[in-house]
Amino acid sequence: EKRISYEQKLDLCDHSVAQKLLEIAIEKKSNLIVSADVTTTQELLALAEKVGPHIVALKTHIDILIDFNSDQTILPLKDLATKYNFLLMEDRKFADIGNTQELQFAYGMYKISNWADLVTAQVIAGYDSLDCFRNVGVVAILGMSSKGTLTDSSYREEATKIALSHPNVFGGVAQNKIPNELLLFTPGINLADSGDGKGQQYNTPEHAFAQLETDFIIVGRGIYKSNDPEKSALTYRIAGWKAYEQSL
Ligand code: UP6
Repeated sequence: EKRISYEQKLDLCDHSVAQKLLEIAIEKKSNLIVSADVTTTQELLALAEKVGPHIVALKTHIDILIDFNSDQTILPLKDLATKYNFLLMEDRKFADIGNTQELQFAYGMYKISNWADLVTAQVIAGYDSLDCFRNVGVVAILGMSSKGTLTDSSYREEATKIALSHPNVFGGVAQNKIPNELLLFTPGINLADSGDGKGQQYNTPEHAFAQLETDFIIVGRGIYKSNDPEKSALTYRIAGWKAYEQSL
């Protein structure tokens, strides 16, 4: 059994953010998302500049920056996203009741709703908790990559039902196959290591496409910790695209 192509997914996934990601993937021949888990604005912008040509989205944990400033962090980041044609994915993993998430999404110092194209959210608080994510795409956390995660098969099944039925959700983060109507995002990808000694478990791009039929691989330390992040991004981009083509 063969996976379906990004072109076929364009017909199946009608959320505007899903459409954009798929169009970028096809245009750039890339399914790579870089996880920019760096702690200063300077590092974040330097990394975005280097990997920008190779990615469909840059994934942020905006709350780990020690010097966040909307004008100095977000404005130049948005310029780079436009220049290199990638989306901004804030990996906030919201996990609260709808009212609180609504506040976390739009208020505080980060004002995520002003700049993120897509956000991640747990579905632990139920279907209605996701109603607040208007004008953004939601990627639901269905299963996690870490050792001992509580996302067992019955949790994943129920979480997937919410993801499929909620109009704000267009994708899922998981380490297993999910229905074709959702885009699959797979973190825990590294060509050199099998783990980080802190619970993270790694697989190869080949595994993610051949076994999970993923749509996008998410790579953090494999790229930003390497001696040459631009070259590493290209390596993962080529590996990811080759694995995708071989799975067709
Ligand atoms: N992430 C995972 N596993 C999950 C969900 N999210 O690793 O199940 C995120 C982490 C980190 C990135 O929060 O930002 O993906 C992985 O980084 P790494 O490649 O450096 O391990």
